Amino acid sequence: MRRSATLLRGGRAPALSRRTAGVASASAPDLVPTIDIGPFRGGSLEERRAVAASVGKACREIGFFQVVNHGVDETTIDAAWSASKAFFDMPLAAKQSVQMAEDYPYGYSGMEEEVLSQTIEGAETAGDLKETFNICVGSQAPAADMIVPRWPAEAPAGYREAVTAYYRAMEGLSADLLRCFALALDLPEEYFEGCTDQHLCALRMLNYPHQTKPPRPGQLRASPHSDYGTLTLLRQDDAPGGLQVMHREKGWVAPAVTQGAFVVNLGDLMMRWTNDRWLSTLHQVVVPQPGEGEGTRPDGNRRQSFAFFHNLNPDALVECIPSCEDAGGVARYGPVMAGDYLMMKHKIATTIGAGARVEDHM
Ligand SMILES: O=C(O)CCC(=O)C(=O)O
Repeated sequence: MRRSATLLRGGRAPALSRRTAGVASASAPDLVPTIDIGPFRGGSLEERRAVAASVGKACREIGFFQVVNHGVDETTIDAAWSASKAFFDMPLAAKQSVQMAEDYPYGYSGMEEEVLSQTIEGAETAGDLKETFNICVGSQAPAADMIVPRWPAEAPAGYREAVTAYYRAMEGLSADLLRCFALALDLPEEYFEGCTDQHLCALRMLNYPHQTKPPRPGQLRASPHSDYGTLTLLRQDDAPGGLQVMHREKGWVAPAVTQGAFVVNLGDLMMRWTNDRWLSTLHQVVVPQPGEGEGTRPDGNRRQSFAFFHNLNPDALVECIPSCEDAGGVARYGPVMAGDYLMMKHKIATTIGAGARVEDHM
């Protein structure tokens, strides 16, 4: 089954000016800055403000940055990373024991079953060269009606525990970053806390298998899209065929893969919330060049990544933050309920292939 973008993850309908084609990529670490958030986690108000200023600048200029000194234990990351890798090495039938479906937007999605760019272009392109397993574990005190997470019937030993521990670590890092975001927006640090206690954050574990065959025309590992929640935390491999980010002037740029860092990017709801002051930016994962990684890496050009999509409580009202209003108190978007927005995106994702247009839903 070919799907487009799915619930609780990327896929926005940006203005066409945010689209590009054939733009040369560049390695531009300065355009996607690496920020040491250690002083935010343990520092004085002055130190926290200094970190928040750097974060705010990145959010205004490109909507992407990397964080180091984030406090997430490498053993937690490694355990989930190897468990996920072992899961993707299992036979297809085992991976398909929990399938992504219309009424269950998580679970397993196979090679070429998703086309992320469909939600921004409305065009039929070749399927993305990746497989994913998605899980929404929920908060420590989830709402009674939250969809119960479905774990694979068969999985490597310790899979559920390792993935849950990673999910909780990402939940904690997101909470730190949301406090930092609040400071950067001249708000009380706890501003976002009231709308995250029953969050629907989703962890997407991705596997981009070693490719030997050339891709079909236009085919990518993950086609261009933006995410649509509050923020995304990405852990990535330094493998051939990696992440590229759309810079407004420079075109596609490749953030350096910084050892131990998480890439952070904003989603569409954060862009709405901040009245477009902050950016939800297109990104993609390109295919490796012929022969790249062969003979030099044990896994060839195989790539692995984890994307943690931070989503609010479904009943959280997202409306222009007062400090972000345009002159005269003008907001560019009306209020929207986070869960409704999510469902709207789901509708786009599931009907667009049947001829619906993104604009019909915005
Ligand atoms: O694998 C990556 O580096 C990015 C994945 C991504 O953007 C997504 O799944 O939304």
